[in-house]
Amino acid sequence: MAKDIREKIKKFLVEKNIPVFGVAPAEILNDKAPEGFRPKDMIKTAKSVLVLGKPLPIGVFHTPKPMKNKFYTQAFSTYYKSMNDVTNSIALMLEDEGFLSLPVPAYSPITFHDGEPRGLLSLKHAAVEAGIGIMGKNSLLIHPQLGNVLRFGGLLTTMDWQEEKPPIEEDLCPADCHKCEKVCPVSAIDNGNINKMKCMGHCISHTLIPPKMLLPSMKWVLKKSRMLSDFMDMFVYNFFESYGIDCVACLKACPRFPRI
Ligand code: B12
Ligand code: SF4
Ligand code: SF4
Repeated sequence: MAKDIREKIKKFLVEKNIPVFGVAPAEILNDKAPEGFRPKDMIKTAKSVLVLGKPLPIGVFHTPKPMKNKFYTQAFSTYYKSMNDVTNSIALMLEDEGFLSLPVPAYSPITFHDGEPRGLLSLKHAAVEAGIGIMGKNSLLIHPQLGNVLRFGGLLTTMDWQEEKPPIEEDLCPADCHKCEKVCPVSAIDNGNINKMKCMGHCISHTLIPPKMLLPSMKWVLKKSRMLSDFMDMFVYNFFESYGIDCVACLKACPRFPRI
């Protein structure tokens, strides 16, 4: 029975043109993720985290800056919606077999913790644990063949899904490479740590994004006040469902950015 549903889901992914799939044991994420962001905080008995990925067409990264919002933003927004649609459908397929399942939104809602934005469950960490790739110093996932242009969707399930993880033999982010750190216009990257407010202030283009110079003090105030963070969660949820992107420098500078 479990084998049948696994095959049915994999076939469904092929039909939906989703080429990347992996499964992380919920137990590992329960151990490593911060409290509130672990699978067991969402479904107590979750056993597996299914992760789906699809690369963006490279052309959307090459448009001149004034066109970035129009092409790149539309491409990834469409992906997030279709990922959510696919993970909802997979959850229904698993629930038909008696496994409680929870789709994880591909992006929004974002919540604020310690003054910084976070998703409900970190899909890039889940993808690493699923064996899909490694985390580069720019904190983005690098896939051995498809590079750093994947976008992810995911879901939790109570089904114990054992999936093989192909070994990653190549050093995808060498210790002596610092291209992404050097290229970031706001120096937001420091050896795998991202100053998220700095990045957000620079890369997100939205009429309501506060001026860059206010962001460090905003981080400080948000860190101090749960009430303000709750307000920000709601504000971002209500007004930032869609937005433009002005910066993809740390992706494009990486040797793992696919060249055509
Ligand atoms: C919030 C968010 C942002 C924020 C913060 C980015 C960040 N680096 O975390 C901002 C707005 C700045 C942002 C920017 C971008 N984002 Co963004 N973002 C998200 C979102 C919604 C949540 C990520 C999150 O929770 N981060 C906060 C925590 C997890 O990050 P952290 O500091 O690295 O985590 C620490 C701890 O919290 C802890 N931890 C937390 N959870 C876990 C779990 C495990 C297992 C472990 C071990 C540890 C751990 O470990 C870390 C060390 O202490 C995800 C979608 C999702 N739900 O995953 C997309 C996502 C990460 N973004 C994505 C992308 C593409 C971008 C941009 C490239 C957009 C652009 N400019 O075009 C930039 C890249 C900037 C960069 N270099 O990181 C993709 C990444 C795809 C990939 N290949 O990796 C995602 C996965 C969206 C998607 N559905 O595909 N993003
Ligand atoms: S997206 Fe731009 S601002 Fe954000 S970390 Fe990458 S290079 Fe820096
Ligand atoms: S640019 Fe270099 S250091 Fe940064 S993620 Fe890519 S390989 Fe790693």
